[in-house]
Amino acid sequence: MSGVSRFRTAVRGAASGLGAAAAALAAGDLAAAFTGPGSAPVLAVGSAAIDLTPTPLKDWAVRHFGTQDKTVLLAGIYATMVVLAVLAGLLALRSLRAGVAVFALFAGLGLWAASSRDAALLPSVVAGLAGAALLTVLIRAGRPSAPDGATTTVPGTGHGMGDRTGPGAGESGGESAGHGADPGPERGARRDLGRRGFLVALAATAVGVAVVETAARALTAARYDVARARAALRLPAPVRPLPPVPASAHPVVPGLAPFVTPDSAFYRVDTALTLPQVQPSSWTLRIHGLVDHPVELSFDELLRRPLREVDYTLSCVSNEVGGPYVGTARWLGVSLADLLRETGVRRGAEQLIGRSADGMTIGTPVELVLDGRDALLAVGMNGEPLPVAHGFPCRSLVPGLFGYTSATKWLVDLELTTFAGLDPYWVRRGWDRTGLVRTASRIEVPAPFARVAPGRVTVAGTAWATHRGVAAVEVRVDDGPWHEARLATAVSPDVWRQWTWNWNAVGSGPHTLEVRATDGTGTVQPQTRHPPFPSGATGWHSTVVTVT
Ligand SMILES: Nc1nc2c(c(=O)[nH]1)N[C@H]1C(S)=C(S)[C@@H](COP(=O)(O)O)O[C@H]1N2
Ligand SMILES: [Mo]
Repeated sequence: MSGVSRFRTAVRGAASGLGAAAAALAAGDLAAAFTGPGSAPVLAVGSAAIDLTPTPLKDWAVRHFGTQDKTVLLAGIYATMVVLAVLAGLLALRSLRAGVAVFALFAGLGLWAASSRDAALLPSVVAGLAGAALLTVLIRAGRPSAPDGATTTVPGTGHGMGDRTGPGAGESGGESAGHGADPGPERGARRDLGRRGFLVALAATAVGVAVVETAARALTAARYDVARARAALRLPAPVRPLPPVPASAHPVVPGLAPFVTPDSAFYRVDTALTLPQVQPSSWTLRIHGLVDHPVELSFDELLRRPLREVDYTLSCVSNEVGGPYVGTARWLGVSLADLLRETGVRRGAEQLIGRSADGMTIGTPVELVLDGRDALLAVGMNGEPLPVAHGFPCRSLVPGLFGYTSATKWLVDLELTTFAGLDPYWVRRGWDRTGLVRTASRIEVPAPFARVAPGRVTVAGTAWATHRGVAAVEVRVDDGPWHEARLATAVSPDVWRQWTWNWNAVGSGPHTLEVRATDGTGTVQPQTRHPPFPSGATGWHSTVVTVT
């Protein structure tokens, strides 16, 4: 076979593999439109990959890709699929069975991943069958058939591949030269037919994939998209509305973070590849385990309880010193402690496990939930129903604890148990069981590497020691003496506190500004730098600015 024809055959094989893989994915998506979006094979595999990723690698991914880590993961999965699909197509040229086996492997991986998250298995089966079927059709369509329809092996290819020389052989002269008995023109016609047949089959596959995928998306949106339910939801007013955040809580300094973080700018950290779509109409919250009266509440029943407003700064244990995974919102919700007391928490209940619609488990020490802090089952955020990304329709919040031990999004189940009873998701991965928020402070103004004129420079930032409160913030320049920063009004110990300090900048060149906070118990933020794992980062934030 000539180089050109070999190349064309390979392209045909690759296209067959890719076409079959696209068909597999579309068919899987269509099945998942009935069994739930998380059961679509790629998402199931991605979710399983997230669960299996060792903590150091996850840390690295979060550091390098931030909130884009999921996009990067999905891109990686698709790229791997493209490579495998091409391989399957090339294999299928030699042996259809081997190509089909690759799709069986695909399906097997999907099945394993789906079962690891208790997702439906059907989409992976459907995807595997569709892939195998389309591979068979495309590979067969690409073979030249004798007029009677039988598959021929063109003499001269000699590889027993059940293959034909491509049209390229003709172009390179072998055919038009008309070697004696070789029925050149007839073969050429058959070849053209074979090529046309293949292109028709490939085009039909592409159209079919587009139609099926479009239908799958429309169906998924119609069946699972909660945007409409969220838009239609009217939350009752709080029993005692909080006064607005006083203007004096936020120094007017350009570049300083807003005191209340807009929902659209609020950090998002979770393991959900696609946002769980939880309909309020079918939502229930089960409270069970070590309680006297297990209950199951509907969303309406939850909203009939007195609603309270709580200003609260939520932060992530994975936040680096000076990092962005922290935000403040005015939350609306139901007292979690009141609800638990009504169910009759039994002696011996040490751990409250929150379970989410997407299978997350988050464990909170019961003692902390019941010690009088404003633990909340939140349904509203900054005057609106919870955004889907932040746990619609209901999430928990327990002031003083990092999100991973307190803030279950898409919450559907609360279980009272012992610490020995269950290791929640993050504890199984080595993170601290309690997750108390560490005292943190951040310089936001001037921006890192800013150039400032000598003289008075406003230095400003934000500090938090959630639930203990911020009692003091100090700033120093180039390891000099510490200066007390001016603290803005404290709204509550459960929210961050902003601060300013006037620096008389002298000496042109680079200078290092450093900040540290003291919490409400009088403990100064430790200097020792420690990474987030396993119980939150420590160390002082610093920034370098240049005086011109
Ligand atoms: N269902 C679910 N809830 C979750 C998580 C998650 O992965 N899944 N992540 C937790 C973590 S680690 C944090 S820091 C907070 C983040 O909440 P946010 O995304 O609304 O800022 O949610 C918590 N709740
Ligand atoms: Mo987190």
